[in-house]
This record gives sequence, structure tokens and C-alpha cells, in this order.
Amino acid sequence: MSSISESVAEAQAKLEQAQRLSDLKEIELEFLGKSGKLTLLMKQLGSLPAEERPAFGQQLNEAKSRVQGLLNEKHDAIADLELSEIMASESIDVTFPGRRRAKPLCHVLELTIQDLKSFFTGLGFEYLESPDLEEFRYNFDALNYPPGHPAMDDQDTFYIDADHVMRTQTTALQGRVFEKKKPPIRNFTIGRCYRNEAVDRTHGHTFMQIDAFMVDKGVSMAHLKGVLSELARTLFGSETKTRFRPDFFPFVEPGVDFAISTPRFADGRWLELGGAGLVHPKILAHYGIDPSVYSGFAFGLGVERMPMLRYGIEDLRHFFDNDRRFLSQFN
Ligand code: FA5
Repeated sequence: MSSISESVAEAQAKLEQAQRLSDLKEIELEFLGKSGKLTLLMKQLGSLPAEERPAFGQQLNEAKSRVQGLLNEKHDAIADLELSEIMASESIDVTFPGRRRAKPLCHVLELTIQDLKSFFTGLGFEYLESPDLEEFRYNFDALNYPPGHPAMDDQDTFYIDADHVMRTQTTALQGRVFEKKKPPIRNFTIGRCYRNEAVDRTHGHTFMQIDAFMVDKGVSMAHLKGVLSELARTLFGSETKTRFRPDFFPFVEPGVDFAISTPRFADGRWLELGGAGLVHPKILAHYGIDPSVYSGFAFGLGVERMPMLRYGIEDLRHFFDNDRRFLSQFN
């Protein structure tokens, strides 16, 4: 019997000394845990004479709830104390300056694309997209490449299977449009092109092109030169000169390469932007557009070249590095 009151007195003394919630855990274990002192006393019950058992059991239960009650009281007191300690040590200084978030930047290529879109929609060209993973027939056959023609070697690309390639030129949109639309047609597209190319300062295996084409009655080289010259002056300044020299592409006749020159960069040297020409009459006829009534122009230009010239960017690989020091210069 006395060991019950001894245990309670012992627990009470320990609780008075307890400072932390962790101390309380230990005390709880020591007296009320599975092998706690009061728990073990319960096991003596069986060895007592039958008439003593009820009184012993009752005393033990009272002792256990007394210790539990003391534990709870002490727990509340210590928890309050610990909370105010935490509040004091972790207080927030609301006047402290925050961490600055990096300003989102628009990629210089995207800025160029926006300029191109507003220029061509302004001239009444409708923007369309076609897939990067293109059918061989749109990338080559529809553009009048005879089977095995060496011009395809200039645009060696990544073949996915016998019928699909990563498109080498955004000109691949033409066949898709001519299948569905009849003149007047004025469309343009901007997108990635892929070529199996040795990468250097001015060539990527992945790069962007803009292609535009217009088919209507009486469309001539004069319209082509007018549109490209206006584009050059809009992008590179009013003093920009343009040059058109004969060149070969299977899908135009005549074909030209298109270059610009301005005193503002490269000491006025001629810089090639892309290819152009009048849509080949065979292509028009193939799609049921009578070439004796209708004619059209088409051109395809490299997009990276434009900001490279405009801002004097000397290496096309900067566009893909995502270095903020580079990108932040254009915003
Ligand atoms: C073409 O791709 C033709 N489809 C252009 C065209 C369209 C001609 C319509 C006539 C009518 P070319 O392979 O020359 O042509 O590429 C055009 C432009 O894309 C180049 O002048 C260059 O600015 C850009 N370009 C071509 N290959 C790369 C490359 N590997 N990396 C970066 N830019 C490139």
C-alpha cells in the first residue's frame, strides 16, 4: 500500500522540478508507461488476499489519475511557456526588405516574332502554323523536288520514318494551304526548322524561319520586292538597301536570294536573309490553280539572322543558352 503513495509523492516531486515538455514525457513513462512504476504495482494485485484486492485496486486507480492530472496541469503551463519562447526567438521583422524576384524577360527571338507578326498581319497576311514533324510529301514532293533531287542534300534532316521528317523549311506550309484554299491567298508562318548541319556561329541544327506567300491575279516580282524591301526598312531602318540575285529553289521560278545592306552594321556589307521567288507554275497547276490566270510570290527567311544583324549578336548559340545576362539586354 505504502508503495502507491510513495510513487505518487515521487512523481509529484519530479513534476515540480520539470522544466520542458520532454521532461514530462519521461515522467509519464516512468510512472504510467507500460513498465511504469504504477503500472507494475497493478501486477501485485493477484498476489494479495482476495479481501484486500478491491481497496488496493481503487487506491491504485486514484493514484494513476492523480499523477495523470498533475501531468496535464504541468503540461499546459510548460506548453504556454515554450510557445512564448518560440514567439520571442522567431519574431518576424515586417520592415525587413524582401528578396527581389527576377523580372520575367521576353526572349529576343520572341520579340522579333512579334515584330514580324504585326508587320505581315498589317499587310493582310493571315498567320498559320504547320507541324514541326512534317510529312515528307509536304516538305519535299509538294515543293516540286523530283525524287532523289540533289537540292534535298542541302537540307539533310532528321528522318523519323520513310514518310516523316523534322521539317527543313517552313515552306512546307504551302502544300497544306494550296490543298484547301483557292486564290486570293495570303499566308505566313513562323516556326522551327531542323537540319543535319554542322553547328557554328551562324548555323544551328534547329533554327527558325518565316515563310510567306501570296497568290492572286497579276502577282509579280515587283510585289515580292516591294514587300521584302518594306520589311527590311521596318526591321533595320529606312536607309536599308535590298539586293535580289538569281538563285535556285525547285519551288520558285524565277528564284532569288535576298540580302540587305545598311551602314548601321557590318560596314554596309551585303547580308543574306533568305530565299524568294515566284511560285513555280507547276505547283499552282498541280493544285488546280490555273497558272495562266494566277501567279504568286513566296519567300523564306532565317529569323535568328534578324536580331543578330539588328543588335550585333555574333553567335546564334546565345539564343539557346538562356543566360539572363544576354537576354536582359533586349528588354
Ligand atoms: C530555304 O529554306 C527556302 N525554303 C527559302 C525559300 C522560301 C525560297 C520560299 C524561295 C521561296 P535556305 O535553305 O536558303 O532556303 O534557308 C533560308 C534561310 O534560313 C537562310 O538564308 C538562313 O537565314 C536561314 N537558315 C538556313 N539554314 C540555317 C541554319 N542551319 N541555321 C540558321 N539559319 C539557317
